[in-house]
Amino acid sequence: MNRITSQNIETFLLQNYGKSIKTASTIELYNAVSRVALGCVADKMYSNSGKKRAGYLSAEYLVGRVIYANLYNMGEIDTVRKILEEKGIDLEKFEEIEDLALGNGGLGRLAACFLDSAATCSIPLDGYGIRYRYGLFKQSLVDGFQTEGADDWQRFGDPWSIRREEDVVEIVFGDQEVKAVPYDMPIIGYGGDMVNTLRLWQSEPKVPFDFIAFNDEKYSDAVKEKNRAEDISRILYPKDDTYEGKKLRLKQQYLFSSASLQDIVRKLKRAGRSPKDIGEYYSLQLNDTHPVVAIPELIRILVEEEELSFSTALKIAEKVFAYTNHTIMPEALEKWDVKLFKAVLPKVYPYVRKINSSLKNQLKKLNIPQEELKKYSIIEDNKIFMARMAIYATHSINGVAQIHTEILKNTALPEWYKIYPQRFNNKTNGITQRRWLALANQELSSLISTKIGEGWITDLSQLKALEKLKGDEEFLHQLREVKQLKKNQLAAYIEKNEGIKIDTSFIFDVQIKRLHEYKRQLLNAFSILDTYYGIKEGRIKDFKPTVYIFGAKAAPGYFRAKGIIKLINEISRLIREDPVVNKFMQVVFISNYNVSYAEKIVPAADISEQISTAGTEASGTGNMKLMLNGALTIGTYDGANVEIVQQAGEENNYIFGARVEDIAEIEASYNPSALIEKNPRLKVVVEALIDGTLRDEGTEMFQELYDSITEGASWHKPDHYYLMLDFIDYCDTRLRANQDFKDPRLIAEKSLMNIANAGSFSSDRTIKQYAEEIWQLGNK
Ligand code: 26Q
Repeated sequence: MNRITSQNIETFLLQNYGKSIKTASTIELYNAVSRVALGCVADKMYSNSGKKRAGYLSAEYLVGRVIYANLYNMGEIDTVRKILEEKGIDLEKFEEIEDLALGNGGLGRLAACFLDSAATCSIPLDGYGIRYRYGLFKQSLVDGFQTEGADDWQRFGDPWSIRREEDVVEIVFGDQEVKAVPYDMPIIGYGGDMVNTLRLWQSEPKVPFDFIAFNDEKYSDAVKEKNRAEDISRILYPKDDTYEGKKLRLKQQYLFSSASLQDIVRKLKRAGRSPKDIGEYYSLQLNDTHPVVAIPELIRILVEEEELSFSTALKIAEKVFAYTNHTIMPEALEKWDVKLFKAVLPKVYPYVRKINSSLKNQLKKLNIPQEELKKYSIIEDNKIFMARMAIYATHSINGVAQIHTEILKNTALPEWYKIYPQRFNNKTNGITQRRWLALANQELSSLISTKIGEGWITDLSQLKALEKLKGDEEFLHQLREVKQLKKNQLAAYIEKNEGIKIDTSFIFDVQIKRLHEYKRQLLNAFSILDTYYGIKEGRIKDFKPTVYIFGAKAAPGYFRAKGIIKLINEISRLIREDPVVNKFMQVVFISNYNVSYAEKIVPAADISEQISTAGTEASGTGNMKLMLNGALTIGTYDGANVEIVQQAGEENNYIFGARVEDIAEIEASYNPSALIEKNPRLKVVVEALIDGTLRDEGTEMFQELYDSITEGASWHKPDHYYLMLDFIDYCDTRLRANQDFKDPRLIAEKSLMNIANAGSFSSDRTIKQYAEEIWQLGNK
């Protein structure tokens, strides 16, 4: 590998901007360092061992800031720091460069962690996705309300990408034809030995503009087709829950699915191989149902271009593809209108029908009774059920945490589990410790490394060796010092960014994740209100002062979620303006929560809030990041929380609330209003929504929240996520944790136990399991 030198950087700056390191702007410097670094690894991107590879098909990659992670993995971060320092420039300057946010939340961030881990573990994995012109919206808070702005991330260029004109492919829709142009980003493994690629497709017109129309001075007509083509990859849909049958969304899905397959087929041919052997050379992982249209598309290509029979092509698809499910929420499952699908993808639809017919035959052979056929049907009631196609036409379906996989098998998809038990498997999610510990928390990293060496950077299970330091007073003290330092840093950052001062002697209680009813930020808010009244009334004594930190984006059209943001900001105001209580409590809703913000909040957290209704959060990965950085979890028995406390010990965390089985049992007779009437503490916090205590400035948002708890709505029963059921247990558990914090040594010990047992939540472990158990890539 070539190394980065100040000479290379100077040369780039001179050639491109006529400047030097000293005179260049931050952006120019960023471009120079990035481009020079890219030059050091680019040759490795395009080397191919000829062995079997895997492809990760994902509509989202939530990468975050690229430069530090890349320089770190290349082993060049200190070199660059020094080069810049010599000219009086801080490496931290690059924090001005915005995140690459081509994803919504967990699913997109998981994809990014997997790429980092695969390259580090020498697993040949290519990422395929969409190069959205605008990533996830920027959030600002105006009077406590969320407002959205465009994320124009390419504004200053994109120095980490290489446009590959020679790999352009054509994409045919019912009503238009476009070019898909690939942009490649290097995925640099730790140590710099392996460099994989993330290939993102951009939609462009086949001809730049209509020359004749332009000549006739019909200017907008002249660029109409161009805009229509560019529309396809223009925006990332900011929803991460409810499915909406939008034509453009289907076009996005087909764009990257078809382009990626054409790319792979072309690569096989260039290597002198036959596309019918694709299963020998590639395994393709479908990240949720978003790329599932790749299944009929591959079959179409094999039948129409390689002249295979349909049944042979279907068998090949089954061998090549595997499907990961990330949610069991029924409203999130993708089902396309047949009419829309046919209009957008007329050449693909016949293959969906054939897959469905093949399924029907198969079910007949398996003696599935007539009345059960509907449950399986890929096409039913004029809808195409993408998850069903994904299960039928792949060899593997996995959930993302143990409890989630069990729910898939026994509750969500039992009919499929009955006929294909061997296809179901679990791959508990993970996170990359390079970004979430080594880079985000250098102080803790150094402390750990002085005790157990640096092996944990590529083998996180080595953290277990920290357990022996449980009784080591000095180490526990150092752990506390690091936490305090990270809290001070976060407080300074929040003051600079939000203009809000926080007391760093307070407990930092953190809930950071997308805003969703099932994640129950509203439960957290209610509990804060309860504590507020408890302190005022004298019911709660000796309360250890706490700052509640929230970070969350709500989908722009999700009215109720936006109401919760406003509510939290109102509670914040209520407490701030109360001179008695504001000595004990503070609520901060930070704006524009994203990967980079998470990298500052996670190391500073004392308490990690993971309070989803049992059975709703497939896994969660923020829970793992916080654990790894020594936060104690207050959580329900849901998603990966279950495995976290299995590893770290329930006694070192705070588990509360109804379990999946409890909820199943009471579901039919659940009556939140009765609970509210019975318990005055519930009543007070719920009534605060509508009795004038809190103000929503005439938007009716709070009334709507109130109704959601007490009355429900046409599509929801009252209190659909069981806030009232878990409320008292949650408040009590929080108070118990609060009292434990009076003993800092005890907390440090619990914190240590969490760090020491976070080893199995490395995405290195996860991706190796995919490689060995699903893709059959073996060890290397
Ligand atoms: C679907 C159709 C139309 C538009 C958007 C979407 C869409 C987009 C994103 C649907 C879902 C998503 C994202 C889902 C997601 O992030 N799920 C999370 O995945 C994590 C990684 O496995 C888990 O840890 C979380 O529990 C799960 O919520």
